[in-house]
Amino acid sequence: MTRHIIPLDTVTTRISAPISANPTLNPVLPPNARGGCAAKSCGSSSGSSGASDLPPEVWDKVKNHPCYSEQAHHYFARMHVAVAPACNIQCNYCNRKYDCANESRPGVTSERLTPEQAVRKVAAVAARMPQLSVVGIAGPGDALADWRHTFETFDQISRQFPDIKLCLSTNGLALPDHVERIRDLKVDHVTVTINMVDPAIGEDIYAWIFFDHRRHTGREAARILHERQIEGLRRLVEAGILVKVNSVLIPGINDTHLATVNETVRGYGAFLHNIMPLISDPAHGTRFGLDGRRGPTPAELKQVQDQLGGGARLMKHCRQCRADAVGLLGQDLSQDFTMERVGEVTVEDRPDERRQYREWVERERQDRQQAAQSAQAVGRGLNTAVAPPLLVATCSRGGGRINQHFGHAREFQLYEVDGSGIRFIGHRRADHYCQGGYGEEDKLEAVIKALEGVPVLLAAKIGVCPSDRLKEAGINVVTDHAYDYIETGVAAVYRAHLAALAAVEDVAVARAS
Ligand code: CLF
Ligand code: SF4
Repeated sequence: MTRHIIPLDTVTTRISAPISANPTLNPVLPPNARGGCAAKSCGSSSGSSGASDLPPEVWDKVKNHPCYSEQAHHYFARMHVAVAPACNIQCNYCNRKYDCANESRPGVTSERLTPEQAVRKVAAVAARMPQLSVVGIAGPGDALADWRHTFETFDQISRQFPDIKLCLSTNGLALPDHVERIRDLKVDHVTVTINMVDPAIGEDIYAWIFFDHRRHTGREAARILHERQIEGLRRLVEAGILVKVNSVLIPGINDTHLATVNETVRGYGAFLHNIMPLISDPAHGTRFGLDGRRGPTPAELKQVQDQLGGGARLMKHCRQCRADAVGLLGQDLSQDFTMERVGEVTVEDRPDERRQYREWVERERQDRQQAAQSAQAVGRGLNTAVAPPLLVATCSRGGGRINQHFGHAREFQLYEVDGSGIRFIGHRRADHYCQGGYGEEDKLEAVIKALEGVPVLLAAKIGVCPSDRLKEAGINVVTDHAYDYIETGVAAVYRAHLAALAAVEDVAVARAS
């Protein structure tokens, strides 16, 4: 096959040599990073999917999937191929001129692909990005509304790239009709968007569904959709397929109902539950947007997640990505891989690079686990009166390390630490401060707003001016832990925080006596 070359400067994630042999080419490693011993397991700082809390066969399925494992999202990339433009229902949070809000933020999909184009695109991404581990179909409509394109695409991809996992996202209406085909194609991961298990609530979420050759509306539509979703979920689980349930959190409609949804889908065997905030900008022209229904604040989202925390494996690292997303979850390289850039010729695949990268990740995970375990001990045993929780934001390009310059960060990963350990709790987005080599004041103010309530930020580097401005706003930027693992840095700042609290206490006691 002839190679079609994409200009190197368009892609930031290229790794052109064995990773372990060439860490300086690895975007996630510091120049002096070391590998660890080869091992399979890894600890987790989040509620979603670590080796220690899963049977080995399940861990094997999720360990390289950036959505099904919080750990994996530090290392592995997914891409979506937008081969499914049609939809069989109308959600009030969606305008199909835009992306599917189930699985993406509402930016237009750059292009819709034929199955052949999708395969060429996968080849181009795989050749440039050994981190690629999953190809998903998540719209821009519903992946099963026009199932022929979806299955033809999966069939071709699985033949050409047998080591890349297949992933599918659906509203569930057509799902019961396709479970066998999904299983036969070895699609190991399916997402079903379930926003309600009560048609009385569903009738406020869905305008109509198209089922059995006709349109249904109101409570009847919601009832049919609910029954089909649950039947599809149950049959997928029976077929041994891992199911993630996405629920859009819609304040005033299903916010208090999501605990029941959680309980129900867990009861049917869903592996993961992902609560996604409603995005409702009137400019997108959705029913909810035009009606002025707002999305939840970060605090409201966290509150609902915390309520579900006890009995559920929750996904908290979702980025609500586009139907043509490419890259690590926090990245958007979709514009580097438009069909115009990919060109007409299929790129020669290099599966050895993916294998080498995965081997390197196994070693790195072991190393990180050891670092995380000792970091988790920080404050252990102290009660919350002595060791109150601290929120810490981090700048990371991946690898679970503090390895990004503040000015380049488009998002900040958020951790909470207290006497019970360190937990990943989500991310906050903001446009990056450095634009064309210069810092922009309005961007800095937007970052400060995004980091509201977060007193500490860990970055690899920051300029004096933005650091001073952040300090004025109550955000202390720490760069002492550049290239350390996130848990190591978070534990260190928490230790310093506890020491400062103890010093204040000592002064108070001394004054009182
Ligand atoms: Fe894509 Fe979805 Fe598969 Fe992931 S996304 S089809 S499960 S490969 Fe992931 Fe994107 Fe969130 Fe979806 S971050 S929107 S959960
Ligand atoms: Fe839009 Fe997806 Fe709902 Fe269809 S299922 S209306 S594409 S959000």
